[in-house]
Amino acid sequence: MLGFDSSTSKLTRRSFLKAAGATSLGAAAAGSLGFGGGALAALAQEEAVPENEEIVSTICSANCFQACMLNAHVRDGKVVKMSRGDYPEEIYSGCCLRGLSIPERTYSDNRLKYPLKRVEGTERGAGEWERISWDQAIDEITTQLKAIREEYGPRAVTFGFSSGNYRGQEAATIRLAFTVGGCFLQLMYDWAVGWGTNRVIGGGTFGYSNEPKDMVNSKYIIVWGTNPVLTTPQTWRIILQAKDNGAKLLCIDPMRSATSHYCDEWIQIKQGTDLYLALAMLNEIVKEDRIDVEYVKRATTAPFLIRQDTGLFLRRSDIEGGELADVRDAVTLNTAGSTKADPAYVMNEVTGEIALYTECDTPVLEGEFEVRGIKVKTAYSALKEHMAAYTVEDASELSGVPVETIRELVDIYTSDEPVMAYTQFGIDHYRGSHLWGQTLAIIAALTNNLSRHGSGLGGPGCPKGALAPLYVNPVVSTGVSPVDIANMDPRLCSAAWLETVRTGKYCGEDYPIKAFVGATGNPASNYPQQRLWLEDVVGNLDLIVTTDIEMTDTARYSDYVLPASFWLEYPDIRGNFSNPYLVYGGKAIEPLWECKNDSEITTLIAHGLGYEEHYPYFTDEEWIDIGLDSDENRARGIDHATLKEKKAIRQLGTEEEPWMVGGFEYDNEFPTPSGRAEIYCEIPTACYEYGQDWQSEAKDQQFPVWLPPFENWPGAEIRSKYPLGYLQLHQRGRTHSQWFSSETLREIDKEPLLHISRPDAEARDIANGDVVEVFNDRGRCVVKAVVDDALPEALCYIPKGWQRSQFIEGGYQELTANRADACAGSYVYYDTAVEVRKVEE
Ligand SMILES: Nc1nc2c(c(=O)[nH]1)N[C@H]1C(S)=C(S)[C@@H](COP(=O)(O)OP(=O)(O)OC[C@H]3O[C@@H](n4cnc5c(=O)[nH]c(N)nc54)[C@H](O)[C@@H]3O)O[C@H]1N2
Ligand SMILES: Nc1nc2c(c(=O)[nH]1)N[C@H]1C(S)=C(S)[C@@H](COP(=O)(O)OP(=O)(O)OC[C@H]3O[C@@H](n4cnc5c(=O)[nH]c(N)nc54)[C@H](O)[C@@H]3O)O[C@H]1N2
Ligand code: SF4
Ligand SMILES: [Mo]
Repeated sequence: MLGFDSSTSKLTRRSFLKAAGATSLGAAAAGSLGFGGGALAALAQEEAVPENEEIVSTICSANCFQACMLNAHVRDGKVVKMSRGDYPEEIYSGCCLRGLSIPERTYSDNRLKYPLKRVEGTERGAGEWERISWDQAIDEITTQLKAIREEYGPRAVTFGFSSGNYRGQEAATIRLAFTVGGCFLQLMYDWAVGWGTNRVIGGGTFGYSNEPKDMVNSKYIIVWGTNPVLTTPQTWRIILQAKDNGAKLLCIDPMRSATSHYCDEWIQIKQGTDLYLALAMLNEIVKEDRIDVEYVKRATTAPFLIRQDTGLFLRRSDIEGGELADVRDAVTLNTAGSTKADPAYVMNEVTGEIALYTECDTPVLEGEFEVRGIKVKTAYSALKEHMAAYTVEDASELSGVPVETIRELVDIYTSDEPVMAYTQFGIDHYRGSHLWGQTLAIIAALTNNLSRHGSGLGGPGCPKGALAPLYVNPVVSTGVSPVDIANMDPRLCSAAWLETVRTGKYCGEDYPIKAFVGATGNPASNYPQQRLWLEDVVGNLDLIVTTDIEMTDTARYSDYVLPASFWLEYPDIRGNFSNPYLVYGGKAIEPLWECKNDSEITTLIAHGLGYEEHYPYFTDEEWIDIGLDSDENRARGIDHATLKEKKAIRQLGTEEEPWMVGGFEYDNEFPTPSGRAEIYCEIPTACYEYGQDWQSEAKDQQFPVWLPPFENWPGAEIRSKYPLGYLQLHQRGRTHSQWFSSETLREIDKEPLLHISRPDAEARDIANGDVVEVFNDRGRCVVKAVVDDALPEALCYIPKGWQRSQFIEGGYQELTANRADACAGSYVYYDTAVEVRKVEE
């Protein structure tokens, strides 16, 4: 029997250094970097490269978007340390302590080393494991899966994957699901702001920014709802370069975040009110026409005529009839360029007649007209009318941001200098955040802050980041036809899945879910409202199988745990969000213990289920060939051998001309139905459909509207019962739950702590180090408190990623709610209210 206790990893600092083969601590060198002594200092140490050392170029694969190239230093078949690798461009090269501590994780005692089976007769989560052979594991797992599929059909098995390894292998689980058939979980982590920007500038829910290095050309960078000092440290270096070049940095955040200290101005905002602030800014801009008229006429839909009877654009087919007689055919196509199939009309200033937007350079921007008996209005006029309700005075009262500061933000946007709004997911995690994205994208479009250098709406960045789609469809990527693709259900939304497990129903249909097979994710820890996982999933499923590197919350509550090879143990490739490169990650060491990589494990499962023919085994090298096999790559000269030799190849833009949204990639168009920035969304829809009523909200969202958060904004009723807003901020020492057991990183961040403001602590008689209970109707946890003067009254947080065993009781994720905005696709993690009380000891 094996027992795991991740709260106190048995690896001491000494044994880590020994395992990693480091020799001396070099305290002087490390001290000069400000790390003090200890294992952290060892990470920062520089030494001459000994002769017997081989350096393998690789890439960090955690989901922090930064994708640092790293060098693995190998001696006698062991990785002894990591060092920063080099992109072809210095500006993208960097690393952090997590990357440097990869050897510790690689050799950690918390690594899963052998297939494990829950000891029969013990409860899930009891932590008692039996080591078994791979043969036994695969045989037992597939026998049970077969029986479940026979009795309930393929839908009874759910496959899950997430962001654990942002390289090609991550797609193995997707390929397995597509091949054998089953449900596949659509994650709802961070697509909300992007869903709003997508309504305006297209590009999908994750591709709404210019290439990050273009920020060095910015004159104003508004860091809005993100804490890049901790969460995107490499992109943050670029922002600091912009500052050196004279850019003014502003930070809009309810708390005095690590980032706010580096900015020229910190604009403190009340939690959950950013949407109102943005709406008022937009009103202020259009009210006085402080827009770039020439750009707006050419690059946006502002001059398009909206029919007052249908709310749709007046189109060619309305006047001429023709194939697309029902205008909705064109609209609902809703794919890039589809409006061109049936173009909208504008009013031609020169002729006084309507003209197709594709043929008119002199459209009227404002006005109401009657065309062949149909009343129409320009989108810009309609926007102006709609926005008038959102005054700066109301916005100021709600958000706490002074009127003059709101005006200053408007002045910045209308200053003629390029403005970048750099955001990530601090706002994304609230109800209504897609409308904030929609508003900011409209502001950027009207002020020409999308298509020129230094401008834009920041975020994850380059759209070639995810490699998974390359492997998603095995027909395309492997040439092998999956037999059960008809049984594949790719859109089972995670927000509804937990209920589906309990009720057996999804969108009114039968879904008798009986098994969960997951890899590269830690859903028990990262899904909201953790008790639902512990009760609905753990309590109802017949089989839970998890493939991971470590004994996580999810693995701990599983029946079988399969040990995955870690990133240095096989070659792979990665596309990036924070830079435009495709990178080769070399193999530095042989797989440790009995670990196998995800593609091999999924192959074993597929074969055990009888799909040998449809799921052929591919070697790591073949897998890379498949991932790179596309006409686009061929056209760019990207193939396996070249990538291996060059280590990193640009996928978008050039060193001289960085990639820009609405720029090079799309032939000077936006990837929207009209090819323009769409300030009016003809038919607003939901990002995902999972049985929720999204229509009643979407119908009012052609232009952005105020939609208050569920729990965290000044007017929320629940705050009389649970008066504190509760965040779970992403921390320097972990990427989500990865590195949770790292002893080295726990030197800076030892244990979970509740950060609470001084007034809230005093009101509850809480002092530093006191043990407190954080609770609401959904759950609770018990932790030590720290009084944190960075926080305003009524806001508290516990850093994200700690596992349940690291809490005194409960877990930080019990408090969040299993819900999302009806239209946007993100869980509303930060839209959570709690109360805190001191625990008497
Ligand atoms: N309360 C709260 N919860 C949140 C958020 C929040 O702000 N607040 N943020 C959400 C967001 S934005 C995100 S993106 C999610 C992230 O949620 P996840 O994607 O689940 O993130 P990780 O915790 O990094 O889990 C990845 C797992 O993959 C494992 N892994 C790493 N490499 C490999 C590999 O090669 N093979 C296999 N099989 N496993 C591997 C890691 O050990 C780790 O356990 O969390 C969400 N959860
Ligand atoms: N070190 C580290 N880096 C990471 C990750 C990690 O776990 N660890 N995760 C990665 C992933 S997948 C993601 S999604 C990103 C997340 O990256 P970020 O979005 O930068 O991270 P968060 O910790 O969610 O916090 C963002 C900021 O939003 C602020 N905020 C909260 N509520 C509001 C509000 O109502 N209005 C405003 N204006 N601000 C608000 C918080 O105070 C905080 O300063 O980080 C990525 N990078
Ligand atoms: S965790 Fe992120 S910032 Fe740190 S080395 Fe890895 S990719 Fe770079
Ligand atoms: Mo995320």
